[in-house]
Amino acid sequence: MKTADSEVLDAHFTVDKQNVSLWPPDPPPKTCPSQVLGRLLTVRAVVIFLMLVTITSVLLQAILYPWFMGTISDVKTNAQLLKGRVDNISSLSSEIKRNRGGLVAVGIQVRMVNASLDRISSQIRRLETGLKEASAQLQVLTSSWKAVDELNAQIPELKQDLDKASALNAKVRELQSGLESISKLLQQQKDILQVVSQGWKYFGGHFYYFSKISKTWYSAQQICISRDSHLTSVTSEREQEFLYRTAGGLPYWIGLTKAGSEGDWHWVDGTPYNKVQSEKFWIPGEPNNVGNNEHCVTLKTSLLRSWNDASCDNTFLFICKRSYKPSEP
Ligand code: 2F8
Ligand code: CA
Repeated sequence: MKTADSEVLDAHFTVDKQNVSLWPPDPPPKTCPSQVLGRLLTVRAVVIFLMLVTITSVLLQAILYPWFMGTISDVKTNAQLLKGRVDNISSLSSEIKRNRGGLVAVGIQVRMVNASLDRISSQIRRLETGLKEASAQLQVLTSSWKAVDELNAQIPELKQDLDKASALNAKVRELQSGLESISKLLQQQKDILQVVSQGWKYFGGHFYYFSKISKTWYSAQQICISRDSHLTSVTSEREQEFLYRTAGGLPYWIGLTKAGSEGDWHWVDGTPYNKVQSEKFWIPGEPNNVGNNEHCVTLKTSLLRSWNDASCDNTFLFICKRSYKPSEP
């Protein structure tokens, strides 16, 4: 309290000095008792005010000092914490710097991964599109499946129908083959009838023409050639029977001759002459080569043994023979 009082007095003294030095000296006041009392009251008020200020200051120091100190302590603590964090950040920064190269590589890899992801995304979109199309097709297939089921249910019946159709088809083919055979036969009949209508007779795959006029053997052969044939050969008993029965006992030249050869019988149409097989067709005692001039042969009688050798210059009826050749279909 003494210190505070002395500080207040020194301050008052200093003020008085200043007042003296700043302004010209006032004339000496005329003091009266009331003025003295007023001044004393003023001084007292000032002293009280200064005391209040001092007390307030002390009180504030007593209260605020610990608070300031606590605050300063907290600030210090916080500063230390901040320093620790700054150190951490600094070490992290160093770490980050050290890892910057790695980060660049990681960045490149990330970009590559991103590019891959873009491609994958594009592929996924394409797959989605494909999936949608597949889904649409699946719907179509699903809707078709019912029809397939219905058709499946009809399969046994269809199989039976198919078996019947196959059997019918086989019969149709058989009939068709028969019809073709019949058609072929009819065509053959037509061809044969066409030739028969011209005066030929048909037997065993050959046509035979029994002439109405008599000719020498050579002239008769020429006429046969002009009709695409030759004087007939005889190669079987059945043919021989056909010929002598049709001849009806009249003599007809046939195509057997020795002319133009060295005394060997031969067929003028080129058929090989079988001497042994032909023995049964000669009239007994024939060929006798009367006058050593009988080099051609006739059917003379209506018998199996009906052949006679005669002079080729004689004139007789004659028999031409030609093969039946089926016309082209
Ligand atoms: O004209 C020739 C002819 O004459 C006779 O028949 C009528 C001969 N027959 C006999 O001698 C039995 C034929 O051989 C002969 O070709
Ligand atoms: Ca004779």
